[in-house]
Amino acid sequence: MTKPDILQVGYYPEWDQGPLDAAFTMHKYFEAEDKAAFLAKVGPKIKGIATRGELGADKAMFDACPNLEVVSVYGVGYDAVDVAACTARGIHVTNTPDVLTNDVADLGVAMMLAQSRGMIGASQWVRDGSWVSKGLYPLQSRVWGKKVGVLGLGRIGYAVAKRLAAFDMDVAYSASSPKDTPEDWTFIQDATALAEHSDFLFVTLAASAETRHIINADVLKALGPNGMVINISRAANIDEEALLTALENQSIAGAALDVFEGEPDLNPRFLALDSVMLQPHHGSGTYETRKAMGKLVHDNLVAHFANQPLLTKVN
Ligand code: 8YV
Repeated sequence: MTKPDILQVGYYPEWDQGPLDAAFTMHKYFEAEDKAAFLAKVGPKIKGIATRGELGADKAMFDACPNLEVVSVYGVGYDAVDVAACTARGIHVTNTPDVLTNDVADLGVAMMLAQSRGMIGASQWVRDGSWVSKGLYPLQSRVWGKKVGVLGLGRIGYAVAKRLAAFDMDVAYSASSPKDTPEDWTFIQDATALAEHSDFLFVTLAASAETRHIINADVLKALGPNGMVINISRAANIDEEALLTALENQSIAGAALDVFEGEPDLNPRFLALDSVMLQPHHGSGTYETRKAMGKLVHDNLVAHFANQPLLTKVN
C-alpha cells in the first residue's frame, strides 16, 4: 500500500520522526531552501500536514496542496492555523491538548516563584562570589498569601490555579462565565478588574483574534507597581510595546515570559531588564510530554487515513 504524503512543517525529535517515516512519506518543508518551489513540486500529492503549534500552516500551503485532508498540530495552541479556512475547505485539524497541561502549569508557577524570589540573580550571587564579598542577597517578595489572577480558566489555567491555591495564594480568575471551581476562587470577568485585584496575573488564554492584546496599557496600569504578569500562552495576548514601557517605567514590578512576538527573535529591550524572567517557549518541553504530543500527532494522522475517528479534533 502506498503511504500517504505528508508535508512536515518543522523538526521533530527522532522518536517522533521514526514512527512518522514508517507510516507516511514525509516531505520536509523546513529543510527546503526554496520553499515556494518545494511546495509547487510536492503540493499536489500532499494529503496531510504535520506542524508545530508555533509554526502552524499558512494559506500558501493550503493553496499549494489541493488534496489536503488533515492538519495535525504538535501543540495545544492552533492559532497559527487558519481553522476557519480549513473548515471551509473540508480539512480536519487536530491538536495535542491535555497531555501538556500539567507541564505548562508547572513551568508557569516555577517562573513566578523564581522571579519573585530572585532565584536567577541569587544563583549568580553565589557563583560570582558576591555572597562572600558583599554578604546577604537583597530581600525579595513573598508569594504565599498574595492575590493571583488567572486570565483564562481553561485546562492550563485551571491547573495553574490549583497549584497556586496549594501555595496558599488567594485565587481569582476570568472566563467567559463562572466555572465549577472550589468555593473560594473568585470570578472576575473583566481583565482590567482582574488585574486591579491581583498581585500576580497569569495569562493562560487560548489566543484568537478576540484575545489579541487583551493585556494592554490599561490592564498593566491596573496591575500596578507591585504586580507581575506571567505569560505561558501566546505573545499576541499581550501588547508587547505596552508591556516593555510598563517594565521600563517600573509601573509594574516584573514579568515572567515564555512567549515573545517574533520568537525566537525577541525585542532587545527585554534583555536590558532584570525585572523580566525570559524563557524559550518551553512550557511543554519535557521528554514525557513532548513524547506524548508526538504520539498524538502521529496517531491522529494514522486514524484519519484509516478512516477512524480523530483522537483530538479541533474542527
Ligand atoms: C509548542 C505550544 O507547540 O502547545 C502549544 O500550543 O505552543 C507548544 O507546546 C511547542 O513549542 C512545540 O513546538
